[in-house]
Parts: sequence; C-alpha cells; structure tokens
Amino acid sequence: MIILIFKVSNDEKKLEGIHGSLQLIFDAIDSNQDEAISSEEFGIYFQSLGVSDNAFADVIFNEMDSNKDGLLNKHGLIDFLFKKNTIQ
Ligand SMILES: [Ca+2]
Repeated sequence: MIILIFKVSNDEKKLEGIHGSLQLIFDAIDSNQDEAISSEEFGIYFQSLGVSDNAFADVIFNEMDSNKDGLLNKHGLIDFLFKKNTIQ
C-alpha cells in the first residue's frame, strides 16, 4: 500500500527522496531480482501487507501495467505514479 500514497511534487528534493524510496520498494517486491515485477510478486507483496484479496492486487497491477506485458519495470512504476493516475 505504501506505493499508493505518493503525491506528485515539483520539489526536487522531495522527488529525489521519492525515487530513492521507490527503488527500495521496487527491490522489495521484485523477489527474484530480475528488474521486473510480475503479477505474482505484486500479489505476494500485497499479502505481506495483510491484503489477502488477490483481486484487489490484480486490479492495481493491471492499471499499472500500461503496456499489458504482465510485468512492471521501474520506469513503468514511476510513470504511473507521476501521471496522477487514479485507480477506480
Ligand atoms: Ca521479478
């Protein structure tokens, strides 16, 4: 859930901090360290946060997976967060 609370900011120092935090979060979710987050890894991350409903994780993953290749890379994650997207 942490990745969903970032707000877009134009403050350079805040942006640097956000990017650093994103790196840590991305690495934590990317359990096999292949520089891509699969829907399975994303689901496991949500389960670790106490969200047992995989459908919720799947909805968010599909919104973030803009090119629909079944994987999230760091650029895709950052693009999603900085486009002020909302999940409905
Ligand atoms: Ca991975």
